[in-house]
Amino acid sequence: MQNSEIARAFDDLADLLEIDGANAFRLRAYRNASRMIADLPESMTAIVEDADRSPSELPGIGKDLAEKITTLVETGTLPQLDEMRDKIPPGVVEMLRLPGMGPKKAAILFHELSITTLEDLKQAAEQEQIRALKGFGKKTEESILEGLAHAQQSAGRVFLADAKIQADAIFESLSQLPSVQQIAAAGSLRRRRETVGDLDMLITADDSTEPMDALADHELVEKVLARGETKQRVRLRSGLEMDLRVVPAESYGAALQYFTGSKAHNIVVRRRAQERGLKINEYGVFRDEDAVAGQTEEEVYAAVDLPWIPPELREDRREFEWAENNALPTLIEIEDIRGDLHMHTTATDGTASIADMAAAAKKRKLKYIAITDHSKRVTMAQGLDAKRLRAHWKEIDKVNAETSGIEILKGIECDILEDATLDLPDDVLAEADWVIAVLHYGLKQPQDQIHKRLLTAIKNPHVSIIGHPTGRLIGKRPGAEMNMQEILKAAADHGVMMEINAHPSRLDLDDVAAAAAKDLGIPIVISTDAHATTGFDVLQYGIYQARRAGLEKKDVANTKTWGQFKKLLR
Ligand code: DGT
Ligand code: CA
Ligand code: CA
Repeated sequence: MQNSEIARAFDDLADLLEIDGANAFRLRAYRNASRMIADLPESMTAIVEDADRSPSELPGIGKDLAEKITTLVETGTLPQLDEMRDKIPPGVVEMLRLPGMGPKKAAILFHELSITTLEDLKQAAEQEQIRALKGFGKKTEESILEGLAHAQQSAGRVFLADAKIQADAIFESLSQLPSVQQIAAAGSLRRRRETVGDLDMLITADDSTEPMDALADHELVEKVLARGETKQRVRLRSGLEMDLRVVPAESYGAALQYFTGSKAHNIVVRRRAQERGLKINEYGVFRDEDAVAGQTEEEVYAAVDLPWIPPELREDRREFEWAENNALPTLIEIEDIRGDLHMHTTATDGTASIADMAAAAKKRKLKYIAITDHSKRVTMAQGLDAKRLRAHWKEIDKVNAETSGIEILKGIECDILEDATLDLPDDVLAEADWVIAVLHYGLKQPQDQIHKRLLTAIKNPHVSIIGHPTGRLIGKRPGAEMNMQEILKAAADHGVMMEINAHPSRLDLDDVAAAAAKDLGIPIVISTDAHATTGFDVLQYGIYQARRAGLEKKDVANTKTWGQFKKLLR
């Protein structure tokens, strides 16, 4: 069992118990355990299976939790979790994904209106039954309907990060089978889309029996949905589904190209083939009945007079124009990154000290970082007022002086308040090395006000960058309403940078906006927003989003050496 699955079980248990009205202390213990396990760098299953070790050696894991973890690993479930799932319908838990909907509200809807599905909820909201409940009201009812509409749009899609972790585990075991010659991920996963509808995997083998049997038996697989000679579809325990295709080696390139997609990209490739008197499908490129290409993707693209196109660009956006003109970008790679300019410490809602974050960053070969804890508006995270911030900065200076091999900048993640002022006064911001201005609250304000807020930040001479510019949370809430092009133009005019926040639930700027920022010559910074020493792991997802935007090393400011980057600071 993977750490993420154990973590999810505890999260689910906490949600269910909270809907059931359990006491807050127990819930907190389960949620803390969930977070700790999700961030744990080693396998919890390995710890359980090691006779000399026990989960109770980990921080925050007492006897009860250790027993539950062991039961989970050994049986795949928890009696208590099963019991709660019988008691509370899954639709009630699903409601928690809606913005503004906590377990208390879900419990009221369940008990008082007998709502057990999102469909029930929608009906009740439309019939204006919800506004009459205690603690609800007309506004809540409206935001429930809005949230439902948004959830429907993103239904069934999962974060790239969650999809990739599962795909990698399956890839790892199938690639070791003797009969498997080549293996590759395809589909949206290979294109690194921010969300993935289903996994697609491709194998070349002379016979599909062994890989298909192995997939059916894989620990992450719950059920085989369909199986034929060349195609198998399975459902994973997480609910994600996966298509496996097995083709002969001479078709590898053609199949990989076909199943990588996107559909829109493939339509153009197919049209180019037709224009050249060729026929193209997942088995190869054919002139009359003769295969003229198929073994590699390079061959397939060459057959239609194009260079190989990186999968991240295959969306029928600008890739064909670039390819035609020999102008495909050399996409940025994770190794190009030299600094990370957005992270938190125990001063606000991070879990590690300044020195620990610096040490972890150094281990990852970073040469400079900015510590950017929250400003006071974020009360949930004990955001910093001027006094605490100045003391924090003093501490940063001290750690910086004591630490060699990495530069630690004094930063702040400063809220842009609902009234279009900044959360900290100018004289304080002037003392920072690096100011990230962000929208956290009032994201539903009308566009005029959102623009006013962003422009206040952009025009402030102390603001270095706009962090997670739209404030969206993928699949959960849309970003603030804005005319991105107008905001980017203002940023370009005022020399303000733009962030790609690498967190898998943010990836904000998105690919399209980041490409627009590049066109305007705005320096882009890819940041992890790490809240723990393991938080740097998400960097790769920011890199993927940047690659989808066509960004090269030169477009991204935190690829610069410290000496070069220093000159960009205000
Ligand atoms: P997803 O799963 O919704 O995140 O997106 P994809 O792109 O992975 O789509 P999926 O899984 O339906 O199909 C994988 C690839 O296979 C897709 O990108 C292109 C190819 N493909 C699937 N069905 C068709 C089709 O009907 N026509 C063409 N040309 N290609 C297809
Ligand atoms: Ca797919
Ligand atoms: Ca598929």
